[in-house]
Amino acid sequence: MKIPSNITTLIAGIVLTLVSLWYGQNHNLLPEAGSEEAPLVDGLFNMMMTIATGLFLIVQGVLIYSIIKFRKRPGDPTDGPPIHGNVPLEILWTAIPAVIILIVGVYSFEVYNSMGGLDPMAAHGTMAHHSKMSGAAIAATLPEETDSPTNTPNKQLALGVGASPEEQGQNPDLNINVTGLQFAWLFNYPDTNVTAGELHVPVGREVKLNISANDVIHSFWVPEFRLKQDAIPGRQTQLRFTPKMPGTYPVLCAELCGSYHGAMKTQVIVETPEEFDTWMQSQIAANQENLNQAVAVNPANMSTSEFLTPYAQEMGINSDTLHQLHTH
Ligand SMILES: [Cu+2]
Repeated sequence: MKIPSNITTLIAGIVLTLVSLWYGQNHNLLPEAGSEEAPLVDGLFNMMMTIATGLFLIVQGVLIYSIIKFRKRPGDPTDGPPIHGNVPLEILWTAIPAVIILIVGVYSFEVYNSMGGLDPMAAHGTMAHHSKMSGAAIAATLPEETDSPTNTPNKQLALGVGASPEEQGQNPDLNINVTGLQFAWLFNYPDTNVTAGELHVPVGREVKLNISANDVIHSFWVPEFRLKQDAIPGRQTQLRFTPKMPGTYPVLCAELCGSYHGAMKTQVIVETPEEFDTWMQSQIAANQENLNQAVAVNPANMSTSEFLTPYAQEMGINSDTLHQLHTH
């Protein structure tokens, strides 16, 4: 008995759809989702992966089927039938991609909008709200606002991901200034004036990164947060997000910025608010200590061994050597 070909096509179509839908959700290509914004991006990625899997299977399936079905049989010297032009087919294979692209376009627009990426003026709104914040925060934002008047128009054209439409006009829980330079990231917490080489953020709190660069264009990227933003010299960009899972994730530079670009990485440590406070206090204490040392001791008044003792350990010098230096 011969199975009608339209039933075969129907079954193949159902199988293909099911396989594509399954693979779109189970590709395991993305790292874990570490921010509240990440599932939005993942939804878009999974949909594109579903479509791509379907297209791949159709194209490869038809190719393999044709190679077997229409192969040259032994003893058959004839040419295949000359086929050219098929208007309905051409309309179909133009219309289907057009519809797919339209859907993906509208969907990605919607994702970017819900993440807060589409409304640059929203960032201007939050700038105005700074004036209602604590004195420390005002003091912290003052230098940027006064050091160059040419900076002001740039702030109205904020680039990056700002407040989501629901959070419009609300201040983030934490502001952090991020500076990209060849070849490192620096994180400054304006409220406490702590500067660190690693980014510490409390879980579940909304963070706003004010990103800039000292030399060339860099790009701040945390794959687990699904966020990436250029750091541009002379211009501020921003990323606003809420980390949702405690853990340590890589921070990478995603813009070729020079010979050691590949080594321009650090990490973001998402911790509980209590751990974050403990870390912040230890940083403040360390700053205080450095400051006291700098004020109390003038190296010119120190003996050689006094001056060298703090470095002796890391230089591999023992106390005997130091004592000899002192006596000479
Ligand atoms: Cu870089």
